[in-house]
Amino acid sequence: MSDRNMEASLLYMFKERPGDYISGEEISRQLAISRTAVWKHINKLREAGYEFEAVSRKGYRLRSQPSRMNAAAIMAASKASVLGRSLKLLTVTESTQEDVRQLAEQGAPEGTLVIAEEQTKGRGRMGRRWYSPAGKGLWMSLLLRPQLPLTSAPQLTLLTAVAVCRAIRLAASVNAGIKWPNDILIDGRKVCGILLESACEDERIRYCIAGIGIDVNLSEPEVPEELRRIMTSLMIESGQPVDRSVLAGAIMTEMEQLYTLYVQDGFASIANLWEALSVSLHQPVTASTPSGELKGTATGLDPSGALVIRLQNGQTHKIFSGDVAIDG
Ligand code: BT5
Repeated sequence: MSDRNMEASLLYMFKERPGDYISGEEISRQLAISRTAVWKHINKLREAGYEFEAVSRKGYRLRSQPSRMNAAAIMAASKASVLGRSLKLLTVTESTQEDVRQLAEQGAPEGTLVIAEEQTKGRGRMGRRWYSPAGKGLWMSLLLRPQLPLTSAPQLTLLTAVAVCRAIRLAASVNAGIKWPNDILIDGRKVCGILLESACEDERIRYCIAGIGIDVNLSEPEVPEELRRIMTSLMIESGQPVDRSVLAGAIMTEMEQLYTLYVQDGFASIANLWEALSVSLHQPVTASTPSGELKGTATGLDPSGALVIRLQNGQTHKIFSGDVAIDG
C-alpha cells in the first residue's frame, strides 16, 4: 500500500469511531504495519493539518481536521478505484482545466484529478469568468479518456452533472437539481457549474476534461455583489460548513459508477437519472441558442443528450448548445 493510501486507511479508522482513542497497537495490527510506521503516518497527517491527541495507554484521538483539503481525506472518502486516484492538490493556480490539459498532453492516465484551493483565472463556457476564491470552494478538473466519437461529449457533460448533483445531495443534504446543460441549482440559484472540454482527432475524443466548480463554504457576505442574485453556496443553503474533501471523494465515487455504466450500457440510463434530477423539464423556458431565442416547454432529452423543447405552435425543436432560462 502506498503511503497516501495508508494515511487514508488510518483516517478512515478514526472517522469510523469519532471521538474514540485508538491505540497504536490496534492501528499497527489492523494496517499490518510497525508501531514506528504508525507514528510516522500520524506525523504525516499532523503536517497536513490534522490534530491528534496522544495519551499514554489510551492511544491517539483525532481532535480536529484541517480546513485545507488533503489527499488522504479525499482518498478515504472515495470508493472509486480509477477516477481521482492520481491526484494533484494545488494552493493556487490559474485554471485547473489548463493544468489537466498539460498533464493530458504529457500522457497522464484517465482519472487524473487536479484540485486547487484558489483559481486566479477560473473560466466558464464561452470565455466567461468563474469566481474561485481561496479555501471556499471545490475547484477541480478530471481527465477522462473515453473511446467515443466527439458527438458523445455533450452526454459526458450531462453525466457529470448527475454525478455531482447526487454527491452534493449526499454530502450536504440539500435539495439540488440540474438545469440543462451544466448548472446545479438550489432553489433557483447556481451552486455549481460544469465545463467539459474535449480534444479530438478524426472526430474521435482523444481526451475530455470535466471541470467542476462548486461554491461550498462561502458565507453570504463573501458572495460578490454582482453574483448575489444568481449564486449561492452549500453552506448558505444547508446552514453548516461542508467538508470539501468528503465532497470531492463522493463526486469521484458517483462519477466512476455512472461512467462505468455509461461505457458499458450507453446513455439511456444516464438520461433517465438526469431527467429525474432536472429542474428545467416540464417548465416554460427560454433557450438562447447560437441561432437565436426560442420559447417553449422543455420536455426531455433526445438519445444524443440534446434538450427537446415543444414550441408554442406545437413543433418540437432540439437544442444542442446554449443557455436555458426557466421563465416565470
Ligand atoms: C460554468 O460556466 O458554469 C462552468 C464553470 C466551471 C468552473 C470550473 S472550476 C474548475 C475548472 N477550472 C476552470 O477554470 N473552470 C472549471 P457558465 O455556464 O458559462 O457560467 C458562467 C457564469 O456563472 C458567469 O458568467 C457568472 O454569471 C456565473 N458565475 C461565475 N462564478 C460563479 C460562481 N463561483 N458560482 C456561481 N456562478 C458563478
